[in-house]
Amino acid sequence: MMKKKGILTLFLAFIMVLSVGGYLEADAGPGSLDGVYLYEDYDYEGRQLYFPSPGEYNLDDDYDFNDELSSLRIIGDYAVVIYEDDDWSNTSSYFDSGDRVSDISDYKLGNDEASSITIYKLPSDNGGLHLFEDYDFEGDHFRFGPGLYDLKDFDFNDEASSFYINGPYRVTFYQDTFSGASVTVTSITYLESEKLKYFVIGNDTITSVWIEDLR
Ligand SMILES: [Ca+2]
Ligand SMILES: [Ca+2]
Ligand SMILES: [Ca+2]
Ligand SMILES: [Ca+2]
Repeated sequence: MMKKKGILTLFLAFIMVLSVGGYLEADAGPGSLDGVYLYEDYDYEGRQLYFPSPGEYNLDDDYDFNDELSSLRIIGDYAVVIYEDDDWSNTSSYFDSGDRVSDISDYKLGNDEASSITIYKLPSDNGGLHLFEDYDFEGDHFRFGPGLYDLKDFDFNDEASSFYINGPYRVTFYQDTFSGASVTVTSITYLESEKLKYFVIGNDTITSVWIEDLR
C-alpha cells in the first residue's frame, strides 16, 4: 500500500512539473529543440530559460528571472509576447518564429525589463493571419493561429492597417473586444480577389480577432 502511494505521489509531482510549463536551464549553448529561449545576457549568453509549451508565465516568482532578459531566440512555430510588468501588463514586445534577438534594448520593451510572457503556438508554413501596422504589409508584423485574440494584449489596439491570410482560415475582425462592428473574411475569398489584399476594416480600429481553422 505504501509503495503504491509512493508511486502516485511521484506521478502527481511529475504532473505538477508539467503543468507549470516545464522549463530547464542550461549554463550555455543554444538549444536545438523547438520553443522559446530567454537569456540573461546579450548575445544568448548567461542564464537561459527554455519554454517548450504555449502558456502564460510570470518570470518573477516562478523563475527568478524578473528584469533580467537581454536576448532571446525562437525555434519553430511559436510567438511570444513579453511584458514589462507582472501578470501580462504594461508595455510589451512581440516576436515570432525564427526570430533571433541578440539585444533586446533595440525594441520597445528594453533591456532588463521583462516580467511576464505569453507563448502562442503558430501554424506551420507561415500559416494563419498576418496583421501589419501599416498599409501594404509594412511596419510591425504579427502572426496568429486559430483562436481568439484581444489585440490590447499585444500592445496593438487600433493599429492594424493591412493583413493577409495564409491557409484555410476564417477570420472575424472586431472593432471592440469581440463586440461592435465586425467583418468576416475567409482565405478563399481572399484568394479569389487580389483587391482584398488591401481590404481594411476601418483603418486603425481593429481591437480583436477570431480565427477559425476551416480544415
Ligand atoms: Ca540582463
Ligand atoms: Ca519589469
Ligand atoms: Ca496603422
Ligand atoms: Ca477599436
